[in-house]
Amino acid sequence: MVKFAHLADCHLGSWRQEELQTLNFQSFQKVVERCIQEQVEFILISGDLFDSAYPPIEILKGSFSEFKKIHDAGIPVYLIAGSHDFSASGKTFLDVLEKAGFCKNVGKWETQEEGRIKLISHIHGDIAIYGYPGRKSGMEVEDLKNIYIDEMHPFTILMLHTTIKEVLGSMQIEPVNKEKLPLANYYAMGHIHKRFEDHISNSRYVYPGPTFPNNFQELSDLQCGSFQMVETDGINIKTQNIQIPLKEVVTIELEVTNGLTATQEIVSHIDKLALHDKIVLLKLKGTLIEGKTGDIRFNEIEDIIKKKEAYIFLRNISSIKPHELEGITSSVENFQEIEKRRSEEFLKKNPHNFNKYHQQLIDTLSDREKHEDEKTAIYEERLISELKTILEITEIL
Ligand SMILES: [Mn+2]
Repeated sequence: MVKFAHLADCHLGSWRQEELQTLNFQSFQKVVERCIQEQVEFILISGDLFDSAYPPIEILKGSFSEFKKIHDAGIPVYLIAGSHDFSASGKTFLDVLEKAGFCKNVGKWETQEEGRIKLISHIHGDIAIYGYPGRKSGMEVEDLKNIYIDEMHPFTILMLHTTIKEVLGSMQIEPVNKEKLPLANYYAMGHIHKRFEDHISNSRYVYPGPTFPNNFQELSDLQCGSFQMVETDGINIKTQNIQIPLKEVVTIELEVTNGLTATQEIVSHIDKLALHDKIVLLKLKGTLIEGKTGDIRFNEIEDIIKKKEAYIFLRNISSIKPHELEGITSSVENFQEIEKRRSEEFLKKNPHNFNKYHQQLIDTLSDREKHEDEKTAIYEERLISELKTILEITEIL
């Protein structure tokens, strides 16, 4: 029997809020602790160990200390880069970890003629481990159509950071066809932050879920982080998803129709709840017939939640629709159209000289996103030079 752990999407360094950054890291620590306790044979990390290719020093310190513990316990770590810790330059902190002897990047391949990609195995006992990294914006999907394995092993693991059709749900991402992937016994997947398991005859396809939820919706859906514990005798595979509950999550979902009275409604609802040390998520939805979202006194709501000693409070108001947009949304296709129409009306009423730039600036700023891997300085330069053209600014040297 071989027992190994499969983790994905740790996103170490994610979350702006300190409280959640702490939980994110604690959750990872718990997983490490459990792996050492259970004396797993090895640990797989299927991409997005770090939230970015260059994580902050504090996060690196903590991470190295965890990897040292794993190393001292004699447990090898096999990993691939994900869409977040991937870097087009090929340089990431995963390399630093690997150089230090704390992990082995198993995303190895040789590009053959006609673009075919031959994966190179890493052998652990009777087990062959292969991997192909994630890329930004799902760019790995095309590559994965060309990967192949040309050896036979008693037990094969394929680590991928990508999306298979079955896990997709309503997301607008191009998936890979799992039947077309090279044959393996265990597909150690990452990228989609869901707990998911599927199988075809003896092959397992597993998404263990992130080691901690990464945004408001994930906190609400997943409640906590998780990873997969896998056991195999070389033929049969037994897998178990292990969840790491740290704090209770309370999702308060309320429908509001009046911005002016909403504060009172929310407060009286919260009054009845015990929130001590909990993660409190407030999700508002509905169409405001009176008042605006700006009329909701969130400071007041936050004060009450603080008094109840919640661990942290997050709110999400993106599902509230202002009343005035109601009629328009059905007749006009998208928000850009609405914006354009409004801006035209605004210009008619306010024919100030500067306002003639309005629409052009909105258009430029809304679709000039930073290119993947574009250096910030270069992006800024590009943006500024475009803005200068629009604003007809000529530099005086
Ligand atoms: Mn991820």
